[in-house]
This record gives sequence, C-alpha cells and structure tokens, in this order.
Amino acid sequence: MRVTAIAPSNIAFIKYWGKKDEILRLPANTSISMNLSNLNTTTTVEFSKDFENDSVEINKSTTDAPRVIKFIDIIRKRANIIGKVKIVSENNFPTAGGLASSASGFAALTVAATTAAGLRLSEKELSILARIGSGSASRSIPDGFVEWHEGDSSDTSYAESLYPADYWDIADVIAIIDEGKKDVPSTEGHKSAQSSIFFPDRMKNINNKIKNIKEAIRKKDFPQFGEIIEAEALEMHAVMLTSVPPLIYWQPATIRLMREVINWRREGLSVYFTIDAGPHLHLICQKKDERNVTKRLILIEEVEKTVINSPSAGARIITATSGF
Ligand code: 2P0
Repeated sequence: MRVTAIAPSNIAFIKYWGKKDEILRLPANTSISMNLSNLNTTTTVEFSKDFENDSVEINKSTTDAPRVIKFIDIIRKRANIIGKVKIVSENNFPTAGGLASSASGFAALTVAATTAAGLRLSEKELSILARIGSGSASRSIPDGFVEWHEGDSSDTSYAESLYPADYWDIADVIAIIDEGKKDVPSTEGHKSAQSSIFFPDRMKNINNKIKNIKEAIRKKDFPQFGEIIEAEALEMHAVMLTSVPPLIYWQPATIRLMREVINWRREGLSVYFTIDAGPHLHLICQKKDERNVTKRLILIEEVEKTVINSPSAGARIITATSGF
C-alpha cells in the first residue's frame, strides 16, 4: 500500500532540552507545545519486494538518510515485512534551519510508514514510535495543544492532546532571520545540556513551570501564559550559552527583535517571544493582534520572511492507495 501523511511542526512553550536516555530519546523533562498550521511535512511511503533498494527523497533530492532507514528498520521488524521502502518527503519550509523539520518529518513518516506496513497503532503508540525517530516528533502526533509526558520508560514517554486546535485563538508569527543551516544540530546540542551549571536548577523548577503553564492555558490567561513562555525560552538559552562547549544559536538580529517585542509590549501590544535551537523568533500573540505583529515585523530589515501559524491538528493520513 502507498500511504501519504501530513504532519505539522510544533513550537514548544516549555522546552525539551536534554535527555535522560539518548537511544530511547527519553527527555529530561515533560514539555508543552502547540502544533503549527503553516509548517508541515508531507510524506509518501510504500514498501515492496519489487524495489531493488531503499530510497529516500527529501525536498526533491535523493539522500542516504541513515537515521530514516534505521527508523524504517524498526517498523519493518515490528510489522514483520522484508520489502524495500520508497519514501518521498517534502517540507513546506527550509530543512534544519531551526524550524523543527525533524518534528514534522518523523511524525509524518511514522504515520505513513506504519500504515503502509500494515500496522494499526493507537495515537499513544504512534507518539512513542515518533519519539524514537525524533523527540519533538512525539508532540506532532496529537492535535492542538500538547503535553509530552517525560515518562521513565519507552512505554510511558508519549504525548497527548491537552486541548484541540480550536480551543484558543492564538497565533505564532515566525520571524525568519537567517535561512542558512544552523551550526549545531539539536540532537548534538541536547548532549551538552547537562554540562551547564544552570541545568540542575532548571530541573528543580520545571514541574512547577509545567503546572503554571497548564493553568494559564486552562484559564486562557494570555499575559500569564506569555510571561511563562518568554522566561522559559530565555532559560533554555541560558543553559545553551553556559554548556560546555557553549551553544550560541542567536544572531545579532535575534537580540534586536527580542528588544523590539519588549518595546511593543510597553506600547500596549500583547505579544511575547519564544526561540528554539536557531536564530528565529516565534512571536506569540492573540489572533486579533496577528496582523499588527506581522506589519511591524515586515518593517524590520533583518527579518527575511514571516510565517503566520494558528494551532493545528496533529499528524494524519491524506491518501492511501494500492501501489505507486
Ligand atoms: C523543543 N527543541 O522542545 C526543543 C526546543 C529545540 C529547542 O526538541 O535529538 O530535534 O531528534 O530528539 O527533537 C529539538 O530537538 O531532538 C527540540 P532529537 P529534536 O522543541
């Protein structure tokens, strides 16, 4: 069977940075995220004994993709199939530029490949499997606003939906600062998190933060929510900056924009930033302020592009047909 799936990327409000098990990708802490409507990956998978080799095409280029094939081997083993695989995948945004392509990529691959292999997995099982491909991909399986439980074993570390996509009208306006590939891929970056002097303090307070953000989301208290996410992004980057060796994902324009956001807030615009393992800023605002935020961003020279996102459903199948 040939199966096509689509999956969103997601933005973490409480971040996943550091792992307690690298092979299983068990995170050091629980994280909270929102799926993004305008950053997605569409992936088609087919297994066949007639294919001579495994083949992977990402964004129209053929690639070896050993991490993808290793993941497919887990699925082949579980489904007890021996056919070679053909994978065609496309992102609607730049790959590996700090825009979480591995989250949407592995989530779409998990759904398409397990279905094509004849497996029928629950959402929880899909999230666990996606996590083994890439940690943040576990959060792109369920809908809308999502919690990834850190767990203490593979079976207990999975994501589930807190609220559907239409629960809260907020937006993530991404300011893309530099579309070039980032220096240190996040899988490498994760390894150094524990070397930061601040990491133990972060862990001490993280469950409290999870509790507070869930409360802010439940109450739809936007300023309280915004303050938590901004402080959280700065805290994660404080860990990155103080890791050995240090990880500096920011560009000069990243800092300039952070200052702008704080100024705009002083002027009465309710907008907060968060930042992932890259230079881009995610400006989180209420839907009613999305145009105002975007208009301001376009005037800033260093902002190459903006991408407006609303909360989105999780990974899903688009088509399933018999054979290429
Ligand atoms: C997050 N990031 O919570 C954090 C914030 C980046 C900064 O999850 O090694 O690509 O594949 O499990 O999922 C990026 O880490 O790492 C990430 P792997 P992943 O969104």
